[in-house]
Amino acid sequence: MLHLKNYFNESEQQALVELTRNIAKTNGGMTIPVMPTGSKFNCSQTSCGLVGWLSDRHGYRYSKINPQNNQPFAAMPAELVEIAQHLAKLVDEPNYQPETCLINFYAAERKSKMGLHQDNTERNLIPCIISISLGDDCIFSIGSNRSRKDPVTDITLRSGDVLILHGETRLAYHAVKKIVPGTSPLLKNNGRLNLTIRQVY
Ligand code: MD6
Ligand code: FE
Repeated sequence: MLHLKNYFNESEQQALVELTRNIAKTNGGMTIPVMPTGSKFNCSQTSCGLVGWLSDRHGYRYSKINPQNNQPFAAMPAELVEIAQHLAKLVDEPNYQPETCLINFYAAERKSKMGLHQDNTERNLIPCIISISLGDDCIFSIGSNRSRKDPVTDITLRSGDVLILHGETRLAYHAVKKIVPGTSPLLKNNGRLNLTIRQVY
């Protein structure tokens, strides 16, 4: 795991927020998906790139079509491709292909969190996942890649931080334990945005 604190400065963070707004607009907004269990996520989501990540009663999957508007997802902005390829080189993945970016928004007013999970919907589970945090601080728990019952370590992800799960940690269990409201001035109404860039195939 590689945690780069304050990797993006304030104006870069603002540019990333603007970029996600444009993606959401192109996609016809963000949605709060349901899990296969039928319960709702505690955040709203959308994606950009070749495919987008979807969750519904049938399970988790990647799709070329956004069910929100029956169109392809917004293209991955060139800036994001460049950022991802640069970051992937830092973990010795020079041939990284950023194919999708999942955007999660956690509203400040809700007690937003995300349960312990492994990211394993991708067809290729080798390439790293690059995560960018924007807005309020998040207490992020990370455990082992063997069992969800293994102990977790809590780290704080702050606005502008990058977290890369690669190698051994690519399939580590992780969770968003808590968002700490009002800890960043970046987003007008507080809350937290998280971008996770992935190579799927
Ligand atoms: C979040 N992130 O930070 C949720 N997954 O809001 C994730 O679930 C995640 O940060 C894979 C790799 C990095 C992550
Ligand atoms: Fe995840």
